[in-house]
Amino acid sequence: MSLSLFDDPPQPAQPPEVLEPGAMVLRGFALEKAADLLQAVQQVTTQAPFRHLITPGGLRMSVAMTNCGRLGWVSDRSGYRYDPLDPDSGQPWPAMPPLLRQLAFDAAQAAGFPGFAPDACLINRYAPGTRLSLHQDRDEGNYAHPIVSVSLGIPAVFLWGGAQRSDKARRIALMHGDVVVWGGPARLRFHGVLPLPEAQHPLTGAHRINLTFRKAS
Ligand code: MD3
Ligand code: FE
Repeated sequence: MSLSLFDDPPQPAQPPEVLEPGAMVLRGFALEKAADLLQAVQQVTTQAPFRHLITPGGLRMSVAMTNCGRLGWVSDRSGYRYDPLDPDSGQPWPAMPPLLRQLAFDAAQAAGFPGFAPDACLINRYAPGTRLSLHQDRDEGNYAHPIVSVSLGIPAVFLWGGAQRSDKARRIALMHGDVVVWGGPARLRFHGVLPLPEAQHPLTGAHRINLTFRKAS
């Protein structure tokens, strides 16, 4: 047993924070597994490197993305879709590492959504200055399934809006190891991420990595 400055000390489990019915933040839920999750992400990105997708409107997204699992979320001039093939390689996306699948299952269960079996994991990489403008996630076949999101690395401010784009958005700080679960009435809320400030994290350098687990089909 050795103590590393880079390991977060064990934390007592924190009670879930309910944002609204169907949406809850599990602070630190992924903390103990963070280093292993990032190692698994690195395995994925050797097969399917991060890339900046183009929106249907022709803009380059500032978030860099890749995927693992049976389906991957992609965007290009023709629109948004879930695709079984990585358009850059023509190959299937890397399999979802069991550690990632299990974490998503456990977090969904802790939030009151037992039996979550995601078939898609979108991996988003943010650098300082990267943002994600307000949007809804509407490319999945069945909105009855929740979405599980895992934040790793440098902190971000998440925008939590309403049912309309113009609804006032709340700001929620998301830190390394935090997990958020959205389902039920919260599933189609507008949401986004403010531009990231400069920061460093011992495990990710100047990056935030967000894993978003979905049942896409
Ligand atoms: C709320 N990603 O990839 S994860 C996305 O931090 C996305 O990278 C953000 O929004 C990120 O689409 C936020 C949190 C999240 C994901 C899906 C949601 C929040 C959600 C779906 C419905 C409501
Ligand atoms: Fe989203």
